Amino acid sequence: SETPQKIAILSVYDKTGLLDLAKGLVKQNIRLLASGGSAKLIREAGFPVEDVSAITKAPEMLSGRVKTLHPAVHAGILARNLASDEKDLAEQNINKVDYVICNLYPFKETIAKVNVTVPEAVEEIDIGGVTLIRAAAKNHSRVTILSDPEDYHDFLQELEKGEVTEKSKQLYALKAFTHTADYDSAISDFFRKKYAGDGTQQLSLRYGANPHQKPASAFSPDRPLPFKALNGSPGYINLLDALNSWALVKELSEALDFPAAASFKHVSPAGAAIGVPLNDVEKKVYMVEDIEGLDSSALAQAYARARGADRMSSFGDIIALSHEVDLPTAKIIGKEVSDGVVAPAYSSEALEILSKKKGGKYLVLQMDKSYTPPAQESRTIFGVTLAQHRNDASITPHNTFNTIVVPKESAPLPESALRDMTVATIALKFTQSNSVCYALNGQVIGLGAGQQSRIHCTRLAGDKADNWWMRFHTRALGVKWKKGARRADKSNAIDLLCSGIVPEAGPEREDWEKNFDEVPQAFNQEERKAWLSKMGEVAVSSDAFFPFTDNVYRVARSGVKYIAAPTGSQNDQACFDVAEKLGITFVEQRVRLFHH
Ligand code: 93A
Repeated sequence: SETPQKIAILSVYDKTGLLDLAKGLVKQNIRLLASGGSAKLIREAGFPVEDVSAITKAPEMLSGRVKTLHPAVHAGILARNLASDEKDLAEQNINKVDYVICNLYPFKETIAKVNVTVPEAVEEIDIGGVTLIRAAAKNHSRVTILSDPEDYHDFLQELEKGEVTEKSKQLYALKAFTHTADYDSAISDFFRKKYAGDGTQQLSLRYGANPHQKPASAFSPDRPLPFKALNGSPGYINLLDALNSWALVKELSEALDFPAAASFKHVSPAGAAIGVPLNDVEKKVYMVEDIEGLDSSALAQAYARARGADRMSSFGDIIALSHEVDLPTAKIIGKEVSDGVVAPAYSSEALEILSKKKGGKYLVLQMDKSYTPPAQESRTIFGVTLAQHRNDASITPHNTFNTIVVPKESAPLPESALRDMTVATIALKFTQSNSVCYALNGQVIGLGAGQQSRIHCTRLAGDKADNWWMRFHTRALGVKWKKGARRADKSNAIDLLCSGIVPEAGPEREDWEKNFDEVPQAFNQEERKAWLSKMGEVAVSSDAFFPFTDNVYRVARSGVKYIAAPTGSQNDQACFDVAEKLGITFVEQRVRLFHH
Protein backbone atom coordinates (compact mmCIF):
# COMPACT_ATOMS: atom_id res chain seq x y z
CA SER A 1 0.00 0.00 0.00
CA GLU A 2 1.01 3.57 -0.59
CA THR A 3 2.70 5.22 2.45
CA PRO A 4 0.42 7.88 3.91
CA GLN A 5 1.40 11.52 3.66
CA LYS A 6 3.53 12.63 6.63
CA ILE A 7 2.09 15.31 8.86
CA ALA A 8 3.78 18.21 10.68
CA ILE A 9 2.14 20.35 13.34
CA LEU A 10 3.57 23.84 13.65
CA SER A 11 2.77 26.11 16.58
CA VAL A 12 5.43 28.61 17.40
CA TYR A 13 5.55 31.87 19.33
CA ASP A 14 9.03 32.72 18.07
CA LYS A 15 8.50 32.67 14.31
CA THR A 16 12.19 32.92 13.42
CA GLY A 17 12.99 30.63 10.48
CA LEU A 18 9.39 29.45 10.24
CA LEU A 19 8.96 30.20 6.53
CA ASP A 20 12.20 28.50 5.48
CA LEU A 21 11.14 25.52 7.51
CA ALA A 22 7.65 25.46 5.98
CA LYS A 23 9.20 25.67 2.53
CA GLY A 24 11.49 22.71 3.24
CA LEU A 25 8.66 20.61 4.65
CA VAL A 26 6.40 21.32 1.70
CA LYS A 27 9.22 20.37 -0.65
CA GLN A 28 9.22 16.94 1.02
CA ASN A 29 5.48 16.67 0.40
CA ILE A 30 4.66 16.92 4.10
CA ARG A 31 1.18 18.08 5.09
CA LEU A 32 1.31 21.18 7.28
CA LEU A 33 -1.12 21.88 10.12
CA ALA A 34 -0.63 25.02 12.18
CA SER A 35 -2.20 27.05 14.97
CA GLY A 36 -3.70 30.51 14.25
CA GLY A 37 -0.78 32.88 14.01
CA SER A 38 1.65 30.33 12.66
CA ALA A 39 -0.84 29.23 9.97
CA LYS A 40 -1.53 32.82 8.96
CA LEU A 41 2.13 33.62 8.39
CA ILE A 42 2.77 30.47 6.37
CA ARG A 43 -0.36 30.98 4.30
CA GLU A 44 0.50 34.60 3.55
CA ALA A 45 3.91 33.49 2.33
CA GLY A 46 2.10 31.31 -0.18
CA PHE A 47 2.74 27.83 1.20
CA PRO A 48 -0.05 25.27 1.57
CA VAL A 49 -1.11 24.97 5.23
CA GLU A 50 -4.26 23.97 7.09
CA ASP A 51 -5.48 25.17 10.45
CA VAL A 52 -5.25 22.67 13.30
CA SER A 53 -9.01 22.99 13.49
CA ALA A 54 -9.14 21.06 10.19
CA ILE A 55 -8.39 17.92 12.21
CA THR A 56 -9.88 18.87 15.59
CA LYS A 57 -13.10 20.12 14.05
CA ALA A 58 -13.13 22.56 16.97
CA PRO A 59 -12.35 26.26 16.79
CA GLU A 60 -9.61 27.94 18.80
CA MET A 61 -11.34 29.16 21.95
CA LEU A 62 -10.99 31.30 25.06
CA SER A 63 -8.89 33.86 23.19
CA GLY A 64 -6.36 31.18 22.29
CA ARG A 65 -6.17 29.43 25.64
CA VAL A 66 -7.37 26.31 23.81
CA LYS A 67 -5.85 25.92 20.36
CA THR A 68 -4.19 22.56 19.99
CA LEU A 69 -5.46 20.77 23.08
CA HIS A 70 -7.44 17.99 21.46
CA PRO A 71 -7.39 14.17 21.14
CA ALA A 72 -7.05 14.45 17.37
CA VAL A 73 -3.75 16.24 17.89
CA HIS A 74 -2.41 14.34 20.87
CA ALA A 75 -3.49 10.86 19.85
CA GLY A 76 -1.88 11.60 16.48
CA ILE A 77 1.37 12.50 18.19
CA LEU A 78 1.38 9.87 20.92
CA ALA A 79 0.36 6.82 18.85
CA ARG A 80 2.97 4.11 18.56
CA ASN A 81 3.40 1.70 15.66
CA LEU A 82 1.33 -0.86 17.55
CA ALA A 83 -1.70 -2.69 16.24
CA SER A 84 -3.79 -1.57 19.23
CA ASP A 85 -2.81 2.09 18.76
CA GLU A 86 -3.48 1.86 15.00
CA LYS A 87 -6.90 0.42 15.75
CA ASP A 88 -7.75 3.23 18.16
CA LEU A 89 -6.68 5.84 15.61
CA ALA A 90 -8.65 4.20 12.81
CA GLU A 91 -11.81 4.10 14.93
CA GLN A 92 -11.56 7.82 15.60
CA ASN A 93 -10.38 8.63 12.10
CA ILE A 94 -7.16 10.22 13.36
CA ASN A 95 -3.88 10.42 11.41
CA LYS A 96 -0.44 10.00 12.90
CA VAL A 97 1.63 13.16 13.31
CA ASP A 98 5.32 12.79 12.44
CA TYR A 99 6.85 16.20 13.16
CA VAL A 100 6.04 18.74 15.84
CA ILE A 101 7.51 22.22 15.66
CA CYS A 102 6.75 24.27 18.73
CA ASN A 103 8.20 26.92 20.98
CA LEU A 104 6.51 28.56 23.92
CA TYR A 105 4.95 31.84 25.00
CA PRO A 106 7.59 34.27 26.32
CA PHE A 107 7.04 33.72 30.03
CA LYS A 108 10.59 34.64 31.10
CA GLU A 109 10.68 37.78 28.99
CA THR A 110 7.31 38.87 30.38
CA ILE A 111 8.20 38.45 34.04
CA ALA A 112 11.52 40.22 33.48
CA LYS A 113 9.55 43.45 32.94
CA VAL A 114 9.27 45.72 35.97
CA ASN A 115 6.01 45.63 37.93
CA VAL A 116 4.55 42.73 36.01
CA THR A 117 1.26 41.60 37.54
CA VAL A 118 0.18 38.06 38.27
CA PRO A 119 -2.60 38.16 35.61
CA GLU A 120 -0.10 39.36 32.99
CA ALA A 121 2.28 36.55 33.89
CA VAL A 122 -0.54 34.00 33.96
CA GLU A 123 -1.53 34.77 30.39
CA GLU A 124 1.99 33.81 29.29
CA ILE A 125 1.84 30.35 30.80
CA ASP A 126 1.78 28.09 27.79
CA ILE A 127 -0.30 24.96 28.22
CA GLY A 128 -0.96 23.59 24.76
CA GLY A 129 2.59 24.17 23.58
CA VAL A 130 4.12 22.38 26.54
CA THR A 131 1.72 19.51 25.88
CA LEU A 132 2.70 19.35 22.22
CA ILE A 133 6.39 19.37 23.10
CA ARG A 134 6.14 16.79 25.87
CA ALA A 135 3.91 14.48 23.86
CA ALA A 136 6.20 14.56 20.85
CA ALA A 137 9.30 14.20 23.03
CA LYS A 138 7.74 11.28 24.86
CA ASN A 139 7.11 9.54 21.54
CA HIS A 140 10.50 10.45 20.06
CA SER A 141 11.11 6.91 18.85
CA ARG A 142 8.66 7.82 16.08
CA VAL A 143 8.13 11.59 16.20
CA THR A 144 10.60 14.44 15.65
CA ILE A 145 10.21 17.41 17.98
CA LEU A 146 11.81 20.73 17.07
CA SER A 147 11.66 23.22 19.92
CA ASP A 148 14.52 25.48 18.84
CA PRO A 149 14.62 27.45 15.55
CA GLU A 150 18.40 26.89 15.55
CA ASP A 151 17.74 23.26 14.67
CA TYR A 152 15.59 23.83 11.55
CA HIS A 153 18.51 24.00 9.17
CA ASP A 154 20.17 20.72 10.16
CA PHE A 155 16.80 19.03 10.40
CA LEU A 156 15.93 19.97 6.82
CA GLN A 157 19.30 18.78 5.59
CA GLU A 158 18.72 15.40 7.18
CA LEU A 159 15.21 15.26 5.81
CA GLU A 160 16.46 15.91 2.27
CA LYS A 161 18.82 12.97 2.59
CA GLY A 162 15.98 10.68 3.60
CA GLU A 163 14.84 10.51 7.22
CA VAL A 164 15.73 12.05 10.53
CA THR A 165 18.13 9.69 12.27
CA GLU A 166 17.36 8.02 15.57
CA LYS A 167 20.22 9.94 17.21
CA SER A 168 18.89 13.32 16.04
CA LYS A 169 15.40 12.47 17.30
CA GLN A 170 16.89 11.62 20.67
CA LEU A 171 18.84 14.86 20.90
CA TYR A 172 15.80 16.91 19.83
CA ALA A 173 13.73 15.13 22.50
CA LEU A 174 16.37 15.83 25.13
CA LYS A 175 16.35 19.49 24.16
CA ALA A 176 12.55 19.53 24.27
CA PHE A 177 12.39 18.06 27.76
CA THR A 178 15.03 20.53 28.91
CA HIS A 179 13.06 23.38 27.34
CA THR A 180 9.83 22.51 29.18
CA ALA A 181 11.68 21.86 32.45
CA ASP A 182 13.38 25.25 32.24
CA TYR A 183 10.06 26.86 31.35
CA ASP A 184 8.30 25.26 34.30
CA SER A 185 11.04 26.23 36.72
CA ALA A 186 10.72 29.85 35.55
CA ILE A 187 7.00 29.63 36.36
CA SER A 188 7.54 28.05 39.78
CA ASP A 189 10.31 30.58 40.57
CA PHE A 190 7.91 33.40 39.78
CA PHE A 191 5.13 32.06 41.97
CA ARG A 192 7.50 31.06 44.78
CA LYS A 193 8.63 34.68 44.94
CA LYS A 194 5.05 35.95 44.76
CA TYR A 195 3.35 33.51 47.11
CA ALA A 196 6.13 32.20 49.43
CA GLY A 197 8.75 34.94 49.15
CA ASP A 198 8.23 36.03 52.76
CA GLY A 199 10.96 33.63 53.87
CA THR A 200 8.77 30.57 54.02
CA GLN A 201 10.20 29.10 50.85
CA GLN A 202 12.15 31.95 49.32
CA LEU A 203 14.31 34.59 50.91
CA SER A 204 15.81 37.59 49.15
CA LEU A 205 19.35 38.30 50.29
CA ARG A 206 20.99 41.71 50.26
CA TYR A 207 23.76 40.36 48.04
CA GLY A 208 25.80 37.23 47.41
CA ALA A 209 29.35 36.54 48.56
CA ASN A 210 30.22 40.20 47.80
CA PRO A 211 28.18 43.41 47.68
CA HIS A 212 28.37 43.65 43.89
CA GLN A 213 26.89 40.14 43.47
CA LYS A 214 23.21 41.01 43.10
CA PRO A 215 20.55 39.78 43.06
CA ALA A 216 20.93 36.95 45.57
CA SER A 217 18.48 34.64 47.21
CA ALA A 218 18.02 31.44 49.16
CA PHE A 219 15.19 29.10 48.36
CA SER A 220 13.98 25.59 48.66
CA PRO A 221 12.32 24.41 45.46
CA ASP A 222 10.10 21.73 46.88
CA ARG A 223 9.31 22.51 50.52
CA PRO A 224 9.46 25.29 53.09
CA LEU A 225 12.91 26.54 54.07
CA PRO A 226 14.09 24.64 57.17
CA PHE A 227 14.84 27.86 59.08
CA LYS A 228 13.15 31.09 60.08
CA ALA A 229 14.76 34.42 60.93
CA LEU A 230 13.44 35.39 64.37
CA ASN A 231 15.59 38.52 64.29
CA GLY A 232 17.74 40.24 61.67
CA SER A 233 18.08 39.08 58.09
CA PRO A 234 20.75 36.67 56.94
CA GLY A 235 23.32 37.36 54.25
CA TYR A 236 24.65 34.81 51.79
CA ILE A 237 27.79 33.89 53.77
CA ASN A 238 25.76 33.91 57.01
CA LEU A 239 23.67 31.13 55.52
CA LEU A 240 26.70 29.16 54.34
CA ASP A 241 28.00 29.33 57.91
CA ALA A 242 24.65 28.73 59.59
CA LEU A 243 23.70 25.68 57.55
CA ASN A 244 27.13 24.05 57.82
CA SER A 245 27.49 24.81 61.52
CA TRP A 246 23.98 23.59 62.27
CA ALA A 247 24.75 20.29 60.52
CA LEU A 248 27.92 20.03 62.59
CA VAL A 249 26.32 20.55 66.01
CA LYS A 250 23.36 18.35 65.17
CA GLU A 251 25.69 15.48 64.28
CA LEU A 252 28.07 16.09 67.13
CA SER A 253 25.30 16.27 69.68
CA GLU A 254 23.68 13.10 68.35
CA ALA A 255 26.99 11.23 68.16
CA LEU A 256 27.95 11.99 71.78
CA ASP A 257 24.46 12.49 73.23
CA PHE A 258 25.38 15.85 74.70
CA PRO A 259 24.65 19.51 73.91
CA ALA A 260 27.07 20.83 71.29
CA ALA A 261 28.14 24.22 69.97
CA ALA A 262 30.16 25.55 67.06
CA SER A 263 31.64 28.91 66.20
CA PHE A 264 32.00 29.41 62.44
CA LYS A 265 33.89 31.87 60.30
CA HIS A 266 34.19 31.76 56.52
CA VAL A 267 32.49 28.41 56.31
CA SER A 268 34.88 26.58 58.61
CA PRO A 269 34.69 26.08 62.36
CA ALA A 270 36.89 28.26 64.54
CA GLY A 271 35.76 26.06 67.41
CA ALA A 272 33.36 23.23 68.16
CA ALA A 273 32.65 21.44 71.41
CA ILE A 274 30.29 19.49 73.57
CA GLY A 275 29.39 20.80 77.00
CA VAL A 276 32.01 19.07 79.15
CA PRO A 277 31.97 20.90 82.51
CA LEU A 278 34.49 23.75 82.74
CA ASN A 279 36.95 24.08 85.60
CA ASP A 280 37.82 27.49 87.06
CA VAL A 281 40.97 27.92 84.99
CA GLU A 282 39.10 27.15 81.79
CA LYS A 283 36.42 29.64 82.75
CA LYS A 284 39.08 32.30 83.14
CA VAL A 285 40.85 31.48 79.87
CA TYR A 286 37.52 31.46 78.00
CA MET A 287 36.44 34.72 79.69
CA VAL A 288 33.26 33.31 81.18
CA GLU A 289 34.03 33.42 84.94
CA ASP A 290 31.27 35.94 85.50
CA ILE A 291 28.47 34.15 83.64
CA GLU A 292 25.65 33.37 86.03
CA GLY A 293 24.18 29.89 85.74
CA LEU A 294 27.07 28.63 83.61
CA ASP A 295 27.63 25.48 85.68
CA SER A 296 24.07 24.31 85.22
CA SER A 297 24.00 24.76 81.43
CA ALA A 298 25.85 22.19 79.34
CA LEU A 299 24.96 24.23 76.26
CA ALA A 300 26.58 27.37 77.65
CA GLN A 301 29.70 25.39 78.53
CA ALA A 302 29.76 23.96 75.03
CA TYR A 303 29.69 27.44 73.53
CA ALA A 304 32.26 28.73 76.04
CA ARG A 305 34.57 25.98 74.78
CA ALA A 306 33.77 26.52 71.10
CA ARG A 307 34.30 30.28 71.39
CA GLY A 308 37.23 29.96 73.74
CA ALA A 309 39.32 27.66 71.56
CA ASP A 310 40.48 30.27 69.08
CA ARG A 311 39.10 33.61 70.15
CA MET A 312 40.88 35.43 67.34
CA SER A 313 39.21 33.37 64.64
CA SER A 314 35.82 33.45 66.37
CA PHE A 315 35.58 37.24 66.26
CA GLY A 316 32.30 37.99 64.42
CA ASP A 317 31.24 34.36 64.29
CA ILE A 318 28.08 32.55 63.33
CA ILE A 319 27.17 30.33 66.25
CA ALA A 320 25.35 27.02 66.08
CA LEU A 321 23.79 25.47 69.16
CA SER A 322 22.26 22.00 69.26
CA HIS A 323 19.64 22.69 71.94
CA GLU A 324 17.22 25.38 73.03
CA VAL A 325 19.24 28.49 73.86
CA ASP A 326 19.00 29.35 77.56
CA LEU A 327 19.87 32.45 79.51
CA PRO A 328 23.51 31.60 80.42
CA THR A 329 24.31 30.82 76.76
CA ALA A 330 22.67 34.05 75.61
CA LYS A 331 24.63 35.96 78.25
CA ILE A 332 27.94 34.70 76.86
CA ILE A 333 26.88 35.54 73.32
CA GLY A 334 25.71 38.92 74.56
CA LYS A 335 29.30 39.80 75.51
CA GLU A 336 30.97 38.68 72.30
CA VAL A 337 31.28 40.24 68.87
CA SER A 338 29.22 37.90 66.74
CA ASP A 339 27.12 38.00 63.57
CA GLY A 340 24.39 35.53 64.34
CA VAL A 341 23.19 32.32 65.85
CA VAL A 342 21.29 29.25 64.69
CA ALA A 343 19.51 26.91 67.10
CA PRO A 344 16.35 24.81 67.24
CA ALA A 345 14.69 27.03 69.87
CA TYR A 346 15.23 29.98 72.22
CA SER A 347 13.91 30.68 75.69
CA SER A 348 12.12 34.02 75.77
CA GLU A 349 14.78 35.66 77.98
CA ALA A 350 17.52 34.38 75.68
CA LEU A 351 15.75 35.69 72.59
CA GLU A 352 15.31 39.06 74.23
CA ILE A 353 19.05 39.41 74.91
CA LEU A 354 20.06 38.21 71.46
CA SER A 355 17.57 40.43 69.65
CA LYS A 356 19.13 43.50 71.23
CA LYS A 357 22.63 42.78 69.94
CA LYS A 358 24.12 44.81 67.08
CA GLY A 359 21.60 47.57 67.53
CA GLY A 360 18.76 45.08 67.12
CA LYS A 361 20.16 43.60 63.90
CA TYR A 362 21.71 40.46 65.34
CA LEU A 363 20.77 37.44 63.26
CA VAL A 364 18.75 34.84 65.14
CA LEU A 365 17.80 31.80 63.08
CA GLN A 366 15.52 29.07 64.26
CA MET A 367 16.25 25.74 62.64
CA ASP A 368 13.76 22.96 62.12
CA LYS A 369 15.32 20.21 64.19
CA SER A 370 13.67 17.39 62.29
CA TYR A 371 14.87 18.59 58.90
CA THR A 372 16.92 16.10 56.88
CA PRO A 373 18.29 17.34 53.55
CA PRO A 374 17.61 15.36 50.37
CA ALA A 375 20.21 12.74 49.47
CA GLN A 376 21.25 14.51 46.28
CA GLU A 377 22.88 17.94 46.32
CA SER A 378 24.10 20.15 43.52
CA ARG A 379 25.59 23.54 42.77
CA THR A 380 26.81 25.49 39.80
CA ILE A 381 30.41 26.48 39.19
CA PHE A 382 31.16 28.64 36.18
CA GLY A 383 27.86 27.60 34.64
CA VAL A 384 28.43 23.90 35.11
CA THR A 385 26.25 21.97 37.53
CA LEU A 386 28.00 19.53 39.83
CA ALA A 387 25.84 16.98 41.60
CA GLN A 388 26.68 14.44 44.26
CA HIS A 389 25.24 12.36 47.05
CA ARG A 390 25.35 14.42 50.25
CA ASN A 391 28.11 13.51 52.69
CA ASP A 392 25.89 11.58 55.08
CA ALA A 393 28.63 9.31 56.38
CA SER A 394 28.03 8.87 60.06
CA ILE A 395 30.84 9.38 62.56
CA THR A 396 30.24 7.86 65.98
CA PRO A 397 32.63 7.12 68.85
CA HIS A 398 31.98 3.38 68.85
CA ASN A 399 31.70 2.60 65.14
CA THR A 400 34.22 4.88 63.49
CA PHE A 401 37.35 4.32 65.56
CA ASN A 402 37.51 0.55 65.93
CA THR A 403 40.57 -0.19 63.87
CA ILE A 404 43.67 0.42 65.92
CA VAL A 405 46.69 0.00 63.67
CA VAL A 406 49.43 0.67 66.23
CA PRO A 407 50.30 -0.29 68.88
CA LYS A 408 49.57 -3.90 67.88
CA GLU A 409 48.55 -4.94 71.39
CA SER A 410 46.52 -1.89 72.28
CA ALA A 411 44.25 -1.65 75.27
CA PRO A 412 40.76 -0.43 74.39
CA LEU A 413 40.77 3.32 73.83
CA PRO A 414 39.58 5.44 76.77
CA GLU A 415 36.15 7.02 76.36
CA SER A 416 37.76 10.47 76.50
CA ALA A 417 39.91 9.63 73.46
CA LEU A 418 36.92 8.28 71.54
CA ARG A 419 35.00 11.44 72.43
CA ASP A 420 37.80 13.75 71.31
CA MET A 421 38.39 11.86 68.06
CA THR A 422 34.65 12.16 67.39
CA VAL A 423 34.72 15.91 68.04
CA ALA A 424 37.77 16.40 65.81
CA THR A 425 36.46 14.20 63.00
CA ILE A 426 32.96 15.68 62.90
CA ALA A 427 34.50 19.15 62.93
CA LEU A 428 36.56 18.18 59.87
CA LYS A 429 33.50 16.95 58.04
CA PHE A 430 32.38 20.61 57.95
CA THR A 431 35.77 22.28 57.45
CA GLN A 432 37.14 23.44 54.10
CA SER A 433 39.83 20.97 53.04
CA ASN A 434 42.63 20.17 53.53
CA SER A 435 41.92 20.06 57.20
CA VAL A 436 43.47 18.72 60.38
CA CYS A 437 41.94 19.08 63.82
CA TYR A 438 43.34 18.68 67.35
CA ALA A 439 40.85 18.06 70.16
CA LEU A 440 40.91 17.65 73.92
CA ASN A 441 38.31 17.73 76.71
CA GLY A 442 35.48 17.41 74.20
CA GLN A 443 36.47 20.48 72.21
CA VAL A 444 38.48 21.58 69.23
CA ILE A 445 41.76 23.13 70.41
CA GLY A 446 43.38 23.72 67.03
CA LEU A 447 42.00 23.47 63.52
CA GLY A 448 43.74 24.06 60.23
CA ALA A 449 41.44 24.67 57.27
CA GLY A 450 41.74 25.20 53.56
CA GLN A 451 45.45 24.55 53.14
CA GLN A 452 46.65 23.00 49.91
CA SER A 453 49.36 21.04 51.66
CA ARG A 454 48.58 18.70 54.51
CA ILE A 455 51.69 19.46 56.52
CA HIS A 456 50.88 23.18 56.42
CA CYS A 457 47.49 22.28 57.79
CA THR A 458 48.96 20.06 60.47
CA ARG A 459 51.35 22.85 61.47
CA LEU A 460 48.71 25.56 61.42
CA ALA A 461 46.35 23.49 63.57
CA GLY A 462 49.22 22.43 65.84
CA ASP A 463 50.37 26.03 66.30
CA LYS A 464 46.80 26.97 67.24
CA ALA A 465 46.69 24.10 69.74
CA ASP A 466 50.01 25.30 71.19
CA ASN A 467 48.71 28.83 71.45
CA TRP A 468 45.58 27.52 73.17
CA TRP A 469 47.71 25.64 75.69
CA MET A 470 50.01 28.63 76.32
CA ARG A 471 46.95 30.56 77.43
CA PHE A 472 46.79 28.25 80.45
CA HIS A 473 50.33 29.21 81.54
CA THR A 474 50.31 31.05 84.87
CA ARG A 475 51.87 34.10 83.25
CA ALA A 476 49.09 34.34 80.68
CA LEU A 477 46.49 33.73 83.38
CA GLY A 478 47.99 36.37 85.62
CA VAL A 479 48.02 39.20 83.08
CA LYS A 480 47.04 42.54 84.62
CA TRP A 481 44.80 44.30 82.15
CA LYS A 482 44.42 48.03 81.89
CA LYS A 483 41.05 49.06 83.19
CA GLY A 484 38.49 49.17 80.41
CA ALA A 485 40.46 46.92 78.05
CA ARG A 486 37.96 45.42 75.61
CA ARG A 487 37.46 41.68 75.16
CA ALA A 488 38.66 41.68 71.57
CA ASP A 489 41.78 43.70 72.45
CA LYS A 490 42.54 41.29 75.27
CA SER A 491 42.20 38.34 72.89
CA ASN A 492 44.55 39.99 70.39
CA ALA A 493 47.13 40.90 73.04
CA ILE A 494 47.08 37.41 74.58
CA ASP A 495 47.46 35.92 71.12
CA LEU A 496 50.71 37.81 70.53
CA LEU A 497 52.01 36.77 73.93
CA CYS A 498 51.05 33.12 73.55
CA SER A 499 52.11 32.73 69.92
CA GLY A 500 55.59 33.87 70.93
CA ILE A 501 55.52 36.83 68.54
CA VAL A 502 55.46 39.76 70.94
CA PRO A 503 56.62 42.75 68.87
CA GLU A 504 60.11 43.98 69.74
CA ALA A 505 60.59 47.74 70.01
CA GLY A 506 58.61 50.35 68.06
CA PRO A 507 55.02 51.53 67.66
CA GLU A 508 53.55 48.01 67.50
CA ARG A 509 55.19 47.16 70.80
CA GLU A 510 53.87 50.40 72.31
CA ASP A 511 50.36 49.60 71.13
CA TRP A 512 50.61 46.14 72.61
CA GLU A 513 51.83 47.45 75.96
CA LYS A 514 48.87 49.84 76.17
CA ASN A 515 46.63 46.88 77.00
CA PHE A 516 48.32 46.16 80.31
CA ASP A 517 48.67 47.61 83.74
CA GLU A 518 51.80 45.55 84.09
CA VAL A 519 53.40 44.45 80.83
CA PRO A 520 53.93 40.66 80.89
CA GLN A 521 57.30 39.29 80.00
CA ALA A 522 57.45 37.48 76.69
CA PHE A 523 58.02 33.72 76.87
CA ASN A 524 61.49 32.59 75.95
CA GLN A 525 62.14 29.37 73.98
CA GLU A 526 62.83 27.26 77.06
CA GLU A 527 59.71 28.44 78.86
CA ARG A 528 57.56 27.65 75.83
CA LYS A 529 59.16 24.26 75.37
CA ALA A 530 58.79 23.37 79.03
CA TRP A 531 55.12 24.36 79.13
CA LEU A 532 54.25 22.73 75.81
CA SER A 533 55.85 19.49 76.95
CA LYS A 534 53.11 19.29 79.60
CA MET A 535 50.40 19.06 76.96
CA GLY A 536 49.08 15.50 76.68
CA GLU A 537 46.24 13.15 75.77
CA VAL A 538 45.42 15.20 72.67
CA ALA A 539 43.56 13.53 69.78
CA VAL A 540 44.11 14.61 66.20
CA SER A 541 42.06 13.81 63.12
CA SER A 542 42.86 14.37 59.46
CA ASP A 543 40.31 14.62 56.63
CA ALA A 544 42.53 12.42 54.42
CA PHE A 545 45.64 10.30 54.77
CA PHE A 546 49.01 11.60 55.87
CA PRO A 547 51.21 11.52 52.79
CA PHE A 548 54.47 11.84 54.75
CA THR A 549 55.78 11.11 58.25
CA ASP A 550 56.39 14.85 58.88
CA ASN A 551 52.75 15.12 59.98
CA VAL A 552 53.18 12.47 62.64
CA TYR A 553 56.33 14.13 63.95
CA ARG A 554 54.56 17.48 64.08
CA VAL A 555 51.44 16.32 65.95
CA ALA A 556 53.63 14.59 68.54
CA ARG A 557 55.04 18.00 69.51
CA SER A 558 51.55 19.19 70.53
CA GLY A 559 50.74 16.47 73.03
CA VAL A 560 49.02 14.13 70.61
CA LYS A 561 48.42 10.61 71.89
CA TYR A 562 45.77 9.54 69.37
CA ILE A 563 45.66 9.92 65.62
CA ALA A 564 42.52 9.17 63.61
CA ALA A 565 43.15 9.29 59.88
CA PRO A 566 42.26 7.52 56.64
CA THR A 567 44.97 5.35 55.16
CA GLY A 568 45.99 4.71 51.57
CA SER A 569 49.23 6.61 51.34
CA GLN A 570 52.41 5.01 50.00
CA ASN A 571 53.89 6.08 53.32
CA ASP A 572 51.20 4.49 55.50
CA GLN A 573 53.62 2.00 57.02
CA ALA A 574 56.26 4.63 57.69
CA CYS A 575 53.61 6.82 59.39
CA PHE A 576 52.45 3.89 61.54
CA ASP A 577 56.07 3.15 62.50
CA VAL A 578 56.77 6.75 63.52
CA ALA A 579 53.52 6.88 65.52
CA GLU A 580 54.46 3.68 67.33
CA LYS A 581 57.96 4.96 68.08
CA LEU A 582 56.50 8.19 69.51
CA GLY A 583 53.96 6.35 71.65
CA ILE A 584 50.96 7.48 69.61
CA THR A 585 47.95 5.25 68.96
CA PHE A 586 47.10 5.30 65.25
CA VAL A 587 43.44 4.61 64.48
CA GLU A 588 42.38 3.99 60.93
CA GLN A 589 39.33 6.11 60.13
CA ARG A 590 37.98 4.72 56.86
CA VAL A 591 35.95 7.66 55.58
CA ARG A 592 37.73 10.42 53.70
CA LEU A 593 36.14 13.75 54.61
CA PHE A 594 37.02 16.36 52.02
CA HIS A 595 34.65 19.28 52.20
CA HIS A 596 34.37 22.16 49.69
O1 93A B 1 -2.87 29.02 25.37
S1 93A B 1 -2.27 27.78 24.98
O2 93A B 1 -1.63 27.10 26.02
N1 93A B 1 -3.36 26.76 24.40
C1 93A B 1 -3.12 25.92 23.39
O3 93A B 1 -3.94 25.04 23.13
C2 93A B 1 -1.95 26.10 22.58
N2 93A B 1 -1.44 25.41 21.57
C3 93A B 1 -0.30 25.99 21.18
N3 93A B 1 -1.19 28.05 23.84
C4 93A B 1 -1.04 27.16 22.85
N4 93A B 1 -0.03 27.06 21.95
C5 93A B 1 1.05 28.02 21.84
O4 93A B 1 0.67 29.02 20.93
C6 93A B 1 2.33 27.50 21.28
O5 93A B 1 3.19 26.96 22.27
C7 93A B 1 2.97 28.70 20.62
O6 93A B 1 3.86 29.37 21.51
C8 93A B 1 1.80 29.63 20.31
C9 93A B 1 1.62 29.74 18.82
O7 93A B 1 0.42 30.42 18.54
P1 93A B 1 0.12 30.99 17.10
O8 93A B 1 0.42 29.92 16.14
O9 93A B 1 -1.36 31.33 17.18
O10 93A B 1 0.99 32.20 16.93
